[in-house]
Amino acid sequence: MGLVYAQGGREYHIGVAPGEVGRYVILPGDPGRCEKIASHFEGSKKVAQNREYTTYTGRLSGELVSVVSTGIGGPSAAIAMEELIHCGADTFIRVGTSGGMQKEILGGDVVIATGAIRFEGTSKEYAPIEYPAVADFAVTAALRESAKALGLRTHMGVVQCKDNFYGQHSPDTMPVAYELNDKWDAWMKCGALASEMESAALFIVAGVRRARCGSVLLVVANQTRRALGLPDEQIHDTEAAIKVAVGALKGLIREDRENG
Ligand code: R2B
Repeated sequence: MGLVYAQGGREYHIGVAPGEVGRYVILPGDPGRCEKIASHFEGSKKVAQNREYTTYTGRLSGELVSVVSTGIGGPSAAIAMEELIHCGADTFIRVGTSGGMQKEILGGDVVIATGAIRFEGTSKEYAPIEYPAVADFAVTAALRESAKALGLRTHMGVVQCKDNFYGQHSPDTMPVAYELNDKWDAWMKCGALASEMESAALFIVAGVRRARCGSVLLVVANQTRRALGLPDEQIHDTEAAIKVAVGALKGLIREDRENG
C-alpha cells in the first residue's frame, strides 16, 4: 500500500504505478546509467522520472523487468525499494561503483557483496545494529554464475557502507577523524573488500520486507594501493558490472520458472 498522498495511484517519490514495473529490478545509483542498462532489455521504454528516480521497463527472457536509479546513499535507495515493493517488485540487484579496500582489488575488478557493514543511518531506522545486512543467497549465486560466465576478475565478500563520502576520502578533515580512521583500520583487518553507500540499507530493507536483494559493484580505484605506492588504475566504465547483473537476472528468471 502506497502513501495516501501518492498522486493518481503513483508512488510519491518514484512516480510509478503498479503494473509499470516488473518483479525484477536493477538498481543503479546514477540516473544517467538507466538508459544504458535498459538497452539490454527488449522493447524498453521510460515509464517515469522524478527527482533522482528514473525508471525504464522492458523484458528479459519474456519477463517484465525494470531499471530504477536510487540516487546516492541509503535514504533515497530505501525509498526506491519500498515504493517498488508497493508496485509489486520483489527481486533487486544493485549495480554500482565502489572504492577497493584490500590491496589485491584493482580498478576495473568486480565485487559481489555477500554482506555489508552498516556504518550508515538508514538501516538503523529499520533494524537494531546487531542484525546483519546480508545479501540474498539466490541472487548472489546468480551474480556469481554470471560473473564467472563472463570471465571477469571477481571478488566476493563483505563491503563497507557509509553516509559520508568525504569521511572516507578526507577523514582527517572531519572532527570525528578518530572514529573514522580507527573503524576503517578495523574493517581493513576484518577483510572488507570495497566501500560504497547503498548496499547495507538495501539488504536490510529487502530482508524486513521479505524481498530479495544482491549487489554487484565495479571497483573504480583503490585508495589502499595508492597509499602503498602501488599502481592504481581508475576505471569508470560500469558495463562489466551491468552485464553481470543482466546475466544474473536471466538466471534468476530461469530458476524461478523451474521452481514454479
Ligand atoms: C558509489 O559511488 C557513489 C558516490 O560517489 C555512491 O552512490 C556509491 O555507493
